[in-house]
Amino acid sequence: MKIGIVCYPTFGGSGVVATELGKSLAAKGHEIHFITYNQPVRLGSFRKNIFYHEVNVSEYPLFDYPPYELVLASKMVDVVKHEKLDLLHVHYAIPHASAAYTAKKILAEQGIELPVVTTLHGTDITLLGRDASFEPVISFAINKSDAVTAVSNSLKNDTYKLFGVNKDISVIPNFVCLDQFKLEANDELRAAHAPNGEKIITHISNFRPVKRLEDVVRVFAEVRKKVPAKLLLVGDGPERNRIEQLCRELRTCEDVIMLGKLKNPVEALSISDLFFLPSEAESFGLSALEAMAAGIPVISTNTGGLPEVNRHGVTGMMSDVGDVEDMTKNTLYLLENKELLAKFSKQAKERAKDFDIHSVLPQYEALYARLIEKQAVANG
Ligand code: GMT
Repeated sequence: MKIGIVCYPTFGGSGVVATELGKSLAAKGHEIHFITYNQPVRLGSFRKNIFYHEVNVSEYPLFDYPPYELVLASKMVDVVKHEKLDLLHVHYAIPHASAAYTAKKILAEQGIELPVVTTLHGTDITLLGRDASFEPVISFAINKSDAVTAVSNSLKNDTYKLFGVNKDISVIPNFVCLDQFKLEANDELRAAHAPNGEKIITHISNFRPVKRLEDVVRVFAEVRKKVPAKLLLVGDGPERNRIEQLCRELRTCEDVIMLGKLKNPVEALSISDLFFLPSEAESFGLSALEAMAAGIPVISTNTGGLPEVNRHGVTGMMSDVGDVEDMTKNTLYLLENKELLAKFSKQAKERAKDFDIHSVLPQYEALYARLIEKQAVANG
């Protein structure tokens, strides 16, 4: 199949999922065309069956706001026509699904019909969904897609709750390429960050308010009073300054290591004992799944799709949003019991196998094949 993939090429989970999906499809012999404004962060080196089409919005004095969605739609039309694509798979409703609808209509005028799949990732629904100004466009774009998938049952339910959506939504969960997480213990790296054998707790995110980094630091400050520990913060974003300030207030700076945006979290995970994800909302929690794949138990909230990934008392522990005391208790419960931590680590790794790319990829392939076949029948 020849598939066009449209996504945000950044560090966010939706971009990571779209990129890993494209890479795995290409490895299976499908021809994959990424249509984005930058090389996707996780794309890595150039590989067989993968093509990249950059969306360039030129500066023009008349535009206070660059018309990205229109340029993207034009690019989709161009790539579909010239690369003879069979299907477009867009990740994130705004503006990708609405731009895909525009492209689809332009192509239909030229006698080219092709199906569009939209995958909903979370923030497009749970955060933007609360902004009434986006509602009509999001509902329309979802309803006009030929197929819609959501990354968890929780996100599917939220979509029906928040939008006027009458479309069937299939749940295809996020996945992990387990082979990428088979790392040997790196004692040298571990000793560099935790020279006195401290426990290492890691958090990875885009440092947006929804991630509640303040809770990460507050729990860590409490835990550190009982167990010598280091906190690795991977990522960057709007909360960074506030968090640095909080670390100064709580006098934890010397034990908090800011690693910035890492293209791949595997090395940080390879030296971690525990992963924190105390988010306010999380449609799935890809970073938690990646931690589990690396054998790192997860201390998270029980919001959104997190209970569909993390298992309380098995792969980690969950608390209500904002319950710093409970998260502290859970963290100590695991860190203070070596055997228990090792047991949870094993169970987390085992659970991650349920989300192995090799079992999720066929679900996307079957969906594409069904839509392409339906289109062929409709085309006569
Ligand atoms: O919040 C983020 O981490 C970024 C955001 C995105 O759109 O890339 O992540 C969303 O999509 C991920 C991939 O499907 C999910 O794993 C995240 O849970 C989801 N984020 C939220 O729902 C807040």
